[in-house]
Amino acid sequence: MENTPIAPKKRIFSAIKPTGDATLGSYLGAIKNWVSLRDEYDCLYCIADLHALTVRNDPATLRRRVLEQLAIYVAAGLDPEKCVLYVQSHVPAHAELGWILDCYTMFGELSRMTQFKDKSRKNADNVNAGLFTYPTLMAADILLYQADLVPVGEDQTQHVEICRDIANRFNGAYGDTFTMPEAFVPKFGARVMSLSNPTSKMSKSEEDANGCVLVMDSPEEIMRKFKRAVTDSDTVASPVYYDKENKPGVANLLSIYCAATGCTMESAVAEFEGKGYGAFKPRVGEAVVEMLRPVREKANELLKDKDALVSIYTDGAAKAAYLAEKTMRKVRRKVGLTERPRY
Ligand code: AQP
Repeated sequence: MENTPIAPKKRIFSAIKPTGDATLGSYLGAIKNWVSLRDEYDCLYCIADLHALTVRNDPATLRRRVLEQLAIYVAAGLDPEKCVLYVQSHVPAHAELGWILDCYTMFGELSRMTQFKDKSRKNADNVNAGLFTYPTLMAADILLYQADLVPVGEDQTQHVEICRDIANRFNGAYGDTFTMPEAFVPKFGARVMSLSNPTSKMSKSEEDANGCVLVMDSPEEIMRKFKRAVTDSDTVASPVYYDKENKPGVANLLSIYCAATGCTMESAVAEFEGKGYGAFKPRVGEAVVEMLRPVREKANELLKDKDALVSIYTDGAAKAAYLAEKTMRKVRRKVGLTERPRY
């Protein structure tokens, strides 16, 4: 019998910036999905600390968050033997390619990015150039590794789109250099909304801490936040049904419930038929507590051995840098930079 050649695995890149403690939004929108893809793909998962510098951070807190985020990655099921787990600033090629791609990205394109508009409004006193060129650094992150797929929450699809535009422009000018990546968005949890303001995304930088559930929150804290979650004053016998437009709070809780339990929307709605918010909200809280419990416990365990975490990210940086350098050699040659001398 003839041997059928085994196709190489497709590659995934994704990242989270440690601007705050990891949230239920980033867990459901990104990490949980990453875990489901880890065996089928060749995966690189990054802690985007350079991206975090677009806002002001307390330096010690930022360093703590990097380690904690790594512990969460591993605890969630990203096996460092199978996935490349690393810190963005440990691979300088991200910044180098980011600069080169800045020169292939138009001012008008960057001005249209909704995240830039949102963040400039929120941080009116610090609208820095990094915030503006954030999408080119993100494009560099993805293109450096020739990623096929980028698992992200819905809010990030515009960034993957601009990355494709930049890659297209570059490939058009110099011939095939970059793989064209595609966004991969989960069915449930694609956009987890704030529990206190369900028309806004749940974010690390959210002002009202009650709206944002953290992966490392205690079960009591999670339950407290869900019990306070904003719903509406519907007085019908069965107020728990999916109507995103008119009942955004309830729709958000139902989506979280589906993402946490794996059930369908139909069965979730059927389960809460005839029940009020008093029964519904704690039940969603419990589902989230049970989903996050093993992650939090394992992450706390891993955080006791800092050297082991350092060794994971050191190994990850070496693997990532090797792949990144392969792309950079091509890019430098194509844009006309002279060959790097050895020094
Ligand atoms: N609420 C969310 N729902 C679904 N997905 C989400 N993601 C983040 N929040 C939600 C996804 O998680 C990944 C990490 O994103 P990031 O931290 O790099 O950027 P972000 O989307 O800007 O996250 P935040 O929490 O809103 O950060 P701040 O407040 O600092 O700006 C991405 O895949 C994202 O889609």
